[in-house]
Amino acid sequence: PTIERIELHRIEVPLVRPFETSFGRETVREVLLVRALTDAGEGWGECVAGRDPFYSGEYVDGAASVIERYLGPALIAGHGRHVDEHRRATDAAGGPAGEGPGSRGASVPLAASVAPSLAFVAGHRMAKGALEAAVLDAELRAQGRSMGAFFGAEREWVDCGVSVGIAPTLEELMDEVMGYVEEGYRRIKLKIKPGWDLVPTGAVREELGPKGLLQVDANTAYTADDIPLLAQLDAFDLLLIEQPFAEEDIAAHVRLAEACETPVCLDESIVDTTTAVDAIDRGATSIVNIKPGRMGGYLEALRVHDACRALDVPVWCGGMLETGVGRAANVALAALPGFTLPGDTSASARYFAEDLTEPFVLGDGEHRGQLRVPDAPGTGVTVREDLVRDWAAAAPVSIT
Ligand code: OSB
Ligand code: MG
Repeated sequence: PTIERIELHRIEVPLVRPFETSFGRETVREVLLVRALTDAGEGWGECVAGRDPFYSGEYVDGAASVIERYLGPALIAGHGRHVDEHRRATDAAGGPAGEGPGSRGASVPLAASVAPSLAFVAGHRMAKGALEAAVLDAELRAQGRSMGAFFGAEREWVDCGVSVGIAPTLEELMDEVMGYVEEGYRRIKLKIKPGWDLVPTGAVREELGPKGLLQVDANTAYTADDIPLLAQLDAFDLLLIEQPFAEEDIAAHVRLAEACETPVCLDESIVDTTTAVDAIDRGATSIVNIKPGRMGGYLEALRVHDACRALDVPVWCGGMLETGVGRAANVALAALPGFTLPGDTSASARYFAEDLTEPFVLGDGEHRGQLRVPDAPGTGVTVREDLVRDWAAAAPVSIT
């Protein structure tokens, strides 16, 4: 198999409401899309980097630049060699290199060759993950196989939660939360920051009643000095507290976990299987937020899922305000058995008036608050190329 061309498309998609976190406020989702054209067909991947380097060091311009200058040319020029090396390693080890025997990578040699081909570039996991996702989509489409089937999805529908931004007032927060509850969402996640934590969380707990699933996400806004304050969140019977401290500060998360009853869950800190297993071993995280982009792609996300499952650590699927392209693959991933908590896999309408693909819509009846796992080949959704053109924020780039 060969990768013949890579296209980068930058688009801007208006959000139905501003999304505010401890690190910033977005009114438009700027998205970098990757299209991989292979000799067997094409596929699309969504880069989850934001417009600004606030959630992580990666951002849209940086991702586009590193793909254009380093990653894209390396895939086009070097893929043959890496696929061959990968094949040899796979044959020798009885499974894909570094993945152990029986791993899923064996049936997608081209996608499995992407990470090894790009390992010479440090970091830039979101950029690498988008390339791998596009190649994986192309390869699975060519095989007539869905992402869910390839990943090992065990459910046809997944439970959905919703991530609720910091609101201008408590009244507006309550309106927004109650709207989502009426729509059927099975879990609420509140964004918190210093000055917007105990009061809104307590108010939402009161409104939801004792049975409503509730969790909070601080996106690194606190320091270890805030441990006594964060321990007071125990009063609200939360599913978890997500990433209160800096990405690098595993030790502070260990201290919080020792000081409170609420499970601590890492997001930003978990960049691969090694960091996940280490953070679990050290007692910094007892639940893991899996975001494939943050981990360099779906293949690494599968390995994190498998490692957490072996350790009996629950995982859930995070979100990065994805369009239908990224959402489709996330929903398929969330159907794996280790994903035992509702994900930030919300319906298209929670983000956009119009999605880039056919919209994801919450089910009714027994499927209230759930999204159906796509079962058509690849991501199972179709990119509306008219919208890619209409929403373009920059001229497309072609890498050959
Ligand atoms: O920390 O989970 C996060 C969005 C952008 C960046 C980081 C995060 C988020 C969300 C939104 O919480 C999740 C979603 O609905 O996609
Ligand atoms: Mg988070």
